[in-house]
Amino acid sequence: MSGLFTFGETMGLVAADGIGPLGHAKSFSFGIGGAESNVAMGVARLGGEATWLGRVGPDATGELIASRTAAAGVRTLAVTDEAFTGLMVRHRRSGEFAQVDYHRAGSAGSRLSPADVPAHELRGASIVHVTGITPALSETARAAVFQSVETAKAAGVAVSLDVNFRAKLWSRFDAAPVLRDLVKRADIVFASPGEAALFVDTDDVPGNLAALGPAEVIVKDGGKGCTALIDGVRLSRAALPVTVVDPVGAGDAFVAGYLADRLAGASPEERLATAIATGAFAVTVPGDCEGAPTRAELAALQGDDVRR
Ligand code: KDG
Repeated sequence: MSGLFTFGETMGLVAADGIGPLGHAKSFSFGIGGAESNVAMGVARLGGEATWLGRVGPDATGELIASRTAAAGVRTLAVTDEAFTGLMVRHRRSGEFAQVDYHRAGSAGSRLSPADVPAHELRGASIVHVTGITPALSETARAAVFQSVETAKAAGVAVSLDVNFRAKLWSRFDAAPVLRDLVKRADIVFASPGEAALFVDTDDVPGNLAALGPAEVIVKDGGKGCTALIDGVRLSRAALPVTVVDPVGAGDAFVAGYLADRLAGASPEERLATAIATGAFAVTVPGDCEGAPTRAELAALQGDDVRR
């Protein structure tokens, strides 16, 4: 195997349709969501090879996760667990602001352990991608992340980390040292300025993150675009002007765009251009992963074939 290997918890997603308080929602959509599987699906939609591994419960939501990820072209390694599949309930209080309630303590996905992640999958990948969500789920899930990162590094496989701090899962105090430790071990790091501020000074976020060790640091700043320090070169890219329908999933789509291009051998400038475009695409579609574009769709958004 080559390509991207990632693992983490994917949940059922109950999302209020429309914008406003949950109590006023007239209808709900049911889908799936999980930062790592969103990235895997985004990479696969862009033509890259991607594998996602995670625990799911013996229930219809678990089956949906396995079938949706596979249908998106992801090689899916769903481990069935006796616990339930976790759920998120999400509503958008305003166009830009989504509120999520988790129902995941004790879920199948949170019971991930080091033994679930085969060393041959890690060693055979081109990039192993992890997020700062998984270490917040349980002691065993945290151990799975650190052990996998060590295995990948020892095999010379690039380790990618999306810091993805989730305040509903752990405190800033608990998260900061763990996330910092992961940044030190990663080769490619994605973070928002706010996430980086958990453990580095904010005078020069890309520079201060890179000083911890990663050769590729990409700071995602939503509607402002991104700044990066890649192999010692500073780069930046403005966001594309699009109408925001649903901001959730944009960060994962951005990561998918960058990593898909990196797998394809694109230059740092091209990776950032693709990341900005995939992030822009994601916010124009409701749902976590439903907005992931194909290469042809990306070209259309970037105006390459607007006449067709
Ligand atoms: O980026 C969107 C994801 O973060 C979302 O699907 C939820 O993975 C998620 C999490 O655990 O917060």
